[in-house]
Amino acid sequence: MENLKIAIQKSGRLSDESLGLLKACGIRFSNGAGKLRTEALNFPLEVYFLRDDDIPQYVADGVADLGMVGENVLYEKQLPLTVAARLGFGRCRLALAVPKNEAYRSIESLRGKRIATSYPGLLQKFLQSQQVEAEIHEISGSVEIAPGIGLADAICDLVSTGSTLLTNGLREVETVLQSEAVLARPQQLSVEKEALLQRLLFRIEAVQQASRNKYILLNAPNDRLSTIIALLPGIKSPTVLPLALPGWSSLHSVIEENQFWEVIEQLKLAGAEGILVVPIEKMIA
Ligand code: PRT
Ligand code: ZN
Repeated sequence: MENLKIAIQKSGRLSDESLGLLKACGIRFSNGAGKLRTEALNFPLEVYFLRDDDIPQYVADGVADLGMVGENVLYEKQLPLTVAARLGFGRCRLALAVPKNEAYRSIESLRGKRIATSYPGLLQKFLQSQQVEAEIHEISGSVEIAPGIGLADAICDLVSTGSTLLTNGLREVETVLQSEAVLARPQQLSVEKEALLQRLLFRIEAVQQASRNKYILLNAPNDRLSTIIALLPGIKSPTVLPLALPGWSSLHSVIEENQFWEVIEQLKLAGAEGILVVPIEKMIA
């Protein structure tokens, strides 16, 4: 059987979570630290470790079938690839920033200015969409120091916490792109590889669902059960088991992480006791 070849970042911000996601999907690897490629032990899959910037081209050329890469890198390359899944890590934004004491009213303030970036393609598109012309100065690293050394009036770079901008006396003024890691694929894959991709996507979805949800167990007097069941969102029919104590039941259900605290407070008010919340390892809807 042919292996599905997947390219991930060799060493950088996406590496641990890329490999971690495959492992959470139940795919095991022999220990191959520092290797260029490794084969999975229990799934027809091969992993290539590459620089993130090279991943889209490898997938477009068919050397790899899939790639885990930031949207910022994927869209900058403008290759005929699509997103098979959003992966939920490596979140950041591509943003425009100016020296903090510079007057900035709107994007118009950048007209005719010199902007340093490693993302000339994305910046050009953004400026065009805003109908602003500016001079794009492409540099490959340390973009944030460009204004300070007189190389540019503004920068367009990735931001996550904003502390790099702060230390360099810069102020974020516009968002060009919101980005996260994605699984990139070509438009066409062989029938066999497409089937393997679908198996992988099924597992990724189960891992992501599980991390968005918690398993909840609680005890409640029988006369409060209908109130409590109504508080549990999205669940048609929780499991209700009788307790040894007459008049009481144990209720089991699934709850979304983002509604968690609000619901717990209401459950307590409605008379729930002994509430246990436990992580779910895999979840298949
Ligand atoms: O060697 P290789 O080419 O593979 O790695 P790399 O150095 O090009 O990339 P790497 O590992 O730095 O980033 C890989 C991907 O992580 C990026 O393409 C983004 O999709 C994603 N990502 C998420 C980030 C950040 N957050 C991030 N904060 N990539 C870079 N940064 C940098 C940013 O460029 C700036 O220098 O961190 C600094 C800003 O961070 P804050 O927290 O100070 O705002
Ligand atoms: Zn890179």
